[in-house]
Amino acid sequence: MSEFSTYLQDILAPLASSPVKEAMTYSLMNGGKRVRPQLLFDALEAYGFPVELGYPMASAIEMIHTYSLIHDDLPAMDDDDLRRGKPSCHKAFDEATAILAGDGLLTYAFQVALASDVKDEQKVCLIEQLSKYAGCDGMILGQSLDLQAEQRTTSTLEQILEIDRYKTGQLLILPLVSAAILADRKEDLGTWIKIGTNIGIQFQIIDDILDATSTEEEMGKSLSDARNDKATIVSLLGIDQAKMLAKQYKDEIDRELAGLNLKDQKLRATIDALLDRKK
Ligand code: GRG
Repeated sequence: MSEFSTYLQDILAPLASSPVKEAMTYSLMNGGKRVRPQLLFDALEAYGFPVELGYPMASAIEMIHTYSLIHDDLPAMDDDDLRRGKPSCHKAFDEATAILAGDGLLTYAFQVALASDVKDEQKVCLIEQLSKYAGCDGMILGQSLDLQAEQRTTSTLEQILEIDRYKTGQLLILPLVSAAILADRKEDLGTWIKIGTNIGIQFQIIDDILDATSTEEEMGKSLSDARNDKATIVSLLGIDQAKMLAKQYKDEIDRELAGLNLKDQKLRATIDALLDRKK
């Protein structure tokens, strides 16, 4: 990961100096867990390819993830002051600069993805997936469903799962789908979509449990679910049942992974670690 961190830093270096570039660098290099790049690298290695082949696409996904966090923290959204253990982008800079930093990361991501060292038709496919999973039928739809849920007094488990499938799941499917495209294994896309969807829900359940049981210091981010009276799987089912549900998703992921017959088991270990994570 430290080599990938240097790669990420170098990507931003050629951009013109400006407060927006500073804010983009601040948020991107601010100690995220890099879960999405790790999933992409592990899936790529499982196909027998070097992780470096995935650097441009992993960077693009991490940039889009970071933009979503910057915008999600804004006063018009969750209004959170702490992210990745530091003041959120709009607190460290100002609101207008944070909006532009998010916009900058989103748009630059597409240029960065084009540096992938694969055939042109694979690049076209990667760009299409980047737009699809991050966009209005993907992560942005999830955020929109989340905003609509805030207007309701109650949400059903199915409604919450649908929000999680989009808001969290889409950017966790994307690295796996990207690895299959980079490895020229489009026939595996359906299985990766199922695995990524289940990872997304499992990831969000753990996030909700940590939101309810950890401190902001431990998590390095504002814990605003209770403050915002947000309906989550934990608020609906309680912690014990939520843990059981996460385990069911984990078992399903294991079954799907077994069907792929991957040589390298690093991906399995990464997914296990997501279930046991503390932040
Ligand atoms: C398009 C504005 C906009 C938002 C999209 C992704 C998102 C919706 C909002 C971000 C907040 C949120 C609760 C997202 C759900 C996914 C999630 C738990 C993100 C945090 O991901 P981690 O834990 O973060 O991988 P780090 O900081 O480690 O990268």
